[in-house]
Amino acid sequence: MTITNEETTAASVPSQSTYQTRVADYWNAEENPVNLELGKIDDLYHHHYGIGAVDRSVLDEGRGADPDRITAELHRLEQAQADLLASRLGDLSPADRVFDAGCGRGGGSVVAHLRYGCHADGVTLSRKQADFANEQARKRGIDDKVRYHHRNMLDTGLESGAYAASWNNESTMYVELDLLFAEHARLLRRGGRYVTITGCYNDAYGRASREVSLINAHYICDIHPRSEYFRAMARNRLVPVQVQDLTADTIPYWELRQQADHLVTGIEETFLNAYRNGSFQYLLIVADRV
Ligand code: SAH
Ligand code: GPP
Ligand code: MG
Repeated sequence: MTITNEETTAASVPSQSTYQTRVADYWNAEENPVNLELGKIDDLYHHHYGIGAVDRSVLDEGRGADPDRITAELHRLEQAQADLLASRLGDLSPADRVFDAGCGRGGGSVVAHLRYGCHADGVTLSRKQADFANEQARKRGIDDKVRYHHRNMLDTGLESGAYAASWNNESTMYVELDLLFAEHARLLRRGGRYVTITGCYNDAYGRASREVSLINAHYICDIHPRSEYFRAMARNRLVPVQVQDLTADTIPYWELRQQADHLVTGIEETFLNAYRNGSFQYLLIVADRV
């Protein structure tokens, strides 16, 4: 075996399941224009959705839609989502450390660092994503403070109690919540903040709808019911201080994305149906580590 990166040792990616190998394969192969074309605009690469009102002029109309303006508008909405999450991390100082669980290509940790000057550790199951994100940090000259690791977020090997804040931005649906929140509770100091933005299924509707099942198949994930978040947090010293339903705020993003012929992936209609029929919700949860 050739070890090309000191992060990629058997010890730092412990006991990866077959499922986790499949998830890593997905992210190692992923090159959707809807992610890369948006990220290129300002080198902030996100793998999450957007929120807020759409500037409808990008679709206009008399002159015909402008693909570049649609791309920029979708990126603006994804950036607004990242800014909302970062704004909930509490009062952080440059000396503080934050943990980005399931960090993708790294955009979220960069956003947090630019906002607070804090240190950030991101982890992803994809070696390619970790390498890409570290290269981005190096190019920005922030690689002394923002670091990405090819590791399992359930078993990070990072230092206990060393983190002032941590989050999952659209990455909870790949893991068992009890194991995940146990690791966050271990890493966070007492009084630290945990934030997640996630898609969950609405227990009030019943079990997972057809649309939720289609989303699971599309991304190889397993969307949890809303209730499970609160049960698993309560069992792991995480006490919710804010819950915000972002469903209505994310629908305009999906409506715009559905009309972006140069970027669609085919899952757009399913998300819109899932949100509109009430079976699926886009939620922000902020919790204190007690
Ligand atoms: N939070 C990022 C990326 C979300 S995409 C963003 O907002 O842009 C989901 C991410 O979760 C992927 O990077 C995937 O590798 C990661 N992931 C899934 N299961 C994981 C696990 N067990 N450990 C670490 N990362 C995981
Ligand atoms: C966003 O990633 C999607 C996920 C991380 C998984 C599912 C999320 C839910 C809220 C259910 P992406 O930006 O890579 O997706 P896409 O390529 O569709 O833009
Ligand atoms: Mg995307």
